[in-house]
Amino acid sequence: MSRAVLSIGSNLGDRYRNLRLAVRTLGDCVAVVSGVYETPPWGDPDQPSYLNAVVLAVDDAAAPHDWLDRARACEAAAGRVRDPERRFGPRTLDVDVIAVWDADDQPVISDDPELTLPHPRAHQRAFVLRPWIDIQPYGQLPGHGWLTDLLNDPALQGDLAGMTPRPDLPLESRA
Ligand code: PH2
Ligand code: MG
Ligand code: MG
Repeated sequence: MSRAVLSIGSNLGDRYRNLRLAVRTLGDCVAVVSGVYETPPWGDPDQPSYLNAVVLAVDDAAAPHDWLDRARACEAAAGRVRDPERRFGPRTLDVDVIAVWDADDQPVISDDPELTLPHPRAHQRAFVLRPWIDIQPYGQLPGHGWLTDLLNDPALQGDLAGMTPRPDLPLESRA
C-alpha cells in the first residue's frame, strides 16, 4: 500500500469546479479530502486568491512517480497551461505531491528534481498544512515533524490568519 498527501489549488476559472475535477480525476485512490480554504496568493501577489485543499490518497501498487503522473493528469484535465516565466503565478489547477509513504509505511525521500519528496516548501505553507491537519490531526511531515508544531511556527501565523474556511464548497471523500 502506497499513501500520498496531495495538495490541490486553483486560482483561475471556476476554481471550485477545478478542485472537484481534481478529486474526480484522481478517482478510486482518493481516501479523504479536506475542507476547502480561500487563501491569499503566496509568492506572486499579483494574482487572484486561491482555493486550496488536501487529499489523502492510497493505492496498493503506486510507485512514487505514479503519484506525479496522476497529479499531472489532473492538471491536464483542467486545461492547465504552464507559464515558464511565472513559477508561482496563477493556474487553473495545481496538484502537488507533498509526501509519499511506501508499502511498509516508510516515508519516501527523494531529491529527484522532478519529484522532490517530501515537497521542499510544504513545511512553510499554511495553505498545505492547515487543510492537511483537518483530516490528519496526528500527521507528520517527513523530516519536519508534527503538523501541529509546524502550524504553531510564528512565521506562519499571518498566512493562517488570512485563510478562510469555505464549508459552502464541499469536496467528497470516499464513502
Ligand atoms: N500555489 C502556488 C503559488 N502560490 N498561493 C496559494 N495561496 N495557494 C497555492 O496553492 C499557491 C500559491 C504555486 O504552486
Ligand atoms: Mg504548487
Ligand atoms: Mg505544482
